[in-house]
Amino acid sequence: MASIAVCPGSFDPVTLGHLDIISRGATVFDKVIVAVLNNRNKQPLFTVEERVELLRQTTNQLPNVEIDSFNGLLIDYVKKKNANAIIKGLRAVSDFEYELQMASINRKLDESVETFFMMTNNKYSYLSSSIVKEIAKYHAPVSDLVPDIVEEALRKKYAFSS
Ligand code: COD
Repeated sequence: MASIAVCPGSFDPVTLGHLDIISRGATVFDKVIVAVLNNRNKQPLFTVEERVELLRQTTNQLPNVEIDSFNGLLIDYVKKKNANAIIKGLRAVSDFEYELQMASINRKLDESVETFFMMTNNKYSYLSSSIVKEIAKYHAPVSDLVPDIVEEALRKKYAFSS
């Protein structure tokens, strides 16, 4: 049986920290589906379509990585895609509590799906989409934190809002 993992997130926008987890995951699983949550309760900077497109362009060198979006419960999406694993990244101890709760809920909802945690690359341990947006909002460089096309997309967004 092929091992298929879902790597879920908001990816608003994708950072080098996300890409590190995705590319490392792609060396372990036969297929990795990166799934962007379409969360109607949140006010994202980028639309789901924009986030999906940025992920597509920044992962196009990884043949076993697929980009998609989903609504509702993650576990329902995982089952729909016939996946058997969830990949999450862990940065600091503060991530652990929330992720433990999520993994426990998902296990309760479906015992056959396993959550795998990958430790952040030390280079990106402080990195989050929120931090990137905060820096880009004030027009400071984010070239060490995101791929070039994401930096360009951030510039366009904030050029019209400041
Ligand atoms: N280094 C390593 N990993 C990182 C880094 C980094 N620098 N930055 C982010 N990550 C990891 C995160 O830990 C996460 O695993 C993933 O990358 C995505 O991160 P974000 O910030 O884009 O996404 P989140 O944390 O907002 O995504 C949350 C989910 C969408 C996964 C979650 O809300 C969810 O599963 N929602 C669906 C509803 C559901 O099923 N809920 C559970 C039952 S109630």
